[in-house]
This record gives sequence, C-alpha cells and structure tokens, in this order.
Amino acid sequence: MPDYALINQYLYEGKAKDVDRLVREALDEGRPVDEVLNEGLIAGMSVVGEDFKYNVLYVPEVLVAARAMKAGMAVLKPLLVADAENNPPRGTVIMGTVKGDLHDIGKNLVSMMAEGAGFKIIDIGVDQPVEKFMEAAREHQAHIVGMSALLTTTMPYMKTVIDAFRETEDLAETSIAVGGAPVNRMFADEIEADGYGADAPSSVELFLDMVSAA
Ligand code: B1M
Repeated sequence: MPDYALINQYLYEGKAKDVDRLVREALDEGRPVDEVLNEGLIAGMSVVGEDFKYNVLYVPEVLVAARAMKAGMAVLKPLLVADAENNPPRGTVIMGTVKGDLHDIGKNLVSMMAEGAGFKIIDIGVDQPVEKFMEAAREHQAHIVGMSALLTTTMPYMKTVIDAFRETEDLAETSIAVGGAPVNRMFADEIEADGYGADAPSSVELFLDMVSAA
C-alpha cells in the first residue's frame, strides 16, 4: 500500500521530485489512478488550504506546494487522458479561469478528466476576460464553456460572462458550466449557468449530459 501520508507531506513541503517519484511508485504498485489522485494529491492540497487559511502557510509556500501538486498531476495525466486519442471527440469544451483569478489546479484537473472522457479541451488559461471566452467559443465552435473561480471576489465575474454570451446572437445557445471551491449550485442557478460541477468527475457527467441534451 502506498504511503499516501508521505505524499501529502511532500506535497505540503513542495518537494515536487519526491511527489513525482511516490506517485509513480503508487501506480507501479497497481493502485488506481483516482485513488492516487484523491488520497495522495487532493488530500495533501486540502491540508495546504487549511493552513493557508489560518496563516500557517503563506503565498510563497503555497506556490511551491502547487508546483508539487502539478508535478504529481503530470504523472497522472497520460492515464487520465488515455482513451481520448483514438475516438472522435464527444464535443468541444472551452475551459478557463475567470478574470482576476490565477488558480488553475482544479480547472486543469477537470480538463484532464474531460479529455479522458473524450472531449476536446481548449484551455484558455487563467485570468481570462469575457472577450477571450467569446473569441475561443467562436473560433472552436464550442459546445460548452466551462469557467473556474476560486475566489469569492472573482466568482461574480462568471455572471458577466454568462450575460455577454446570452446577449450575443451567435453564442446565446452555448452551454455554460461553472465550478470552483466557492461556487455552489445555488450560485450557479442564481447567475443562470446551465450547469454546476462540484468536482472533476461530476463535471464530466455534466458535460456528457449537456452534449446529449443538445
Ligand atoms: Co489561493 N486562495 N490565493 N492560491 N488557494 C484559496 C482559494 C483560499 C480558499 C485559501 C484559504 O484562504 N483557505 C483563498 C480564497 C478565499 C476566498 O476567496 N474566500 C485564497 C486566497 C485568499 C488567495 C490570494 C488572494 C492570497 C493572497 O495573495 N493573499 C491569492 C489570489 C491570487 C489570484 O488568484 N488573484 C491566492 C494565490 C494562490 C496561489 C497562487 C499561491 C496558489 C494557486 C496556484 C495555482 O492554482 N496554480 C493558491 C492555492 C494553491 C490555493 C488553495 C490552497 C488550493 C486550491 C487548489 O488548487 N485546490 C486554496 C484553498 C482551497 O481551495 N481550499 C486557495 C485543489 C483543487 C483540485 O481543487 O481548485 O477546488 P479546486 O478544484 C476542484 C473543484 O472546485 C472543481 O473541480 C476541481 C477538482 O475536483 N472545479 C471545477 C474547479 N474549477 C472548476 C471548473 C468547472 C467545474 C468544476 O467548470 C465547469
């Protein structure tokens, strides 16, 4: 059994090489990818989040922890996206973090899992204004736009993006999904998003429902 507590600790300490090594070892032992992701990486990052909240950790430490998390995710990525290459895409999804917000780990995870489920993902990155979401949706004829926000100060911007899509004739029918730690279903309904993804697996389910309903 892999020592997930040790992976959590290395992630917390920002030891990217050790996280990379232990994640590889866990996979070599035959552990399922979702177990390694949840117990090794996401559990470690939630301790970082708690300590950040109570000023035990500060931005520089959280940045190195995020880098270690990304190192672990990079090892898992080929397994999460494995099936996508051989099949036609189920639909095209634009993924981005909204303007003013630099958090991208959750968005990247949703993107990887959706890619693994057969979606073509166009990741427009972090800190994205409404114009970029619209430009990408047009250029790639997207079926779905997925927005991420991790800050209570940036989540209202999702409404700005939704309103702009609804008011623009050629984009009005695009399905819009929202997610991120401070976002919940009530907020998603309030801003008239078409769907809310609580985590990566449920976001994939949501995207599948959205394309089959279209
Ligand atoms: Co930030 N940060 N941060 N941070 N940070 C939070 C979000 C915070 C909750 C920490 C805390 O106080 N406990 C807090 C926000 C408080 C609030 O708004 N109420 C906070 C703060 C305050 C800040 C700064 C303002 C700190 C400062 O400068 N004083 C600053 C803001 C910078 C900015 O964005 N303008 C800041 C900076 C940073 C770092 C750069 C250091 C770093 C980000 C690095 C990076 O992403 N590349 C960072 C980190 C790492 C965090 C925490 C610790 C971890 C976030 C994370 O990656 N979680 C976070 C604490 C926390 O969330 N508990 C925190 C792991 C990830 C897998 O989960 O992102 O929730 P999550 O994604 C999930 C779901 O939410 C969902 O699926 C994902 C997978 O399950 N999901 C979607 C996410 N996006 C989706 C989109 C979808 C669907 C589902 O579309 C359809």
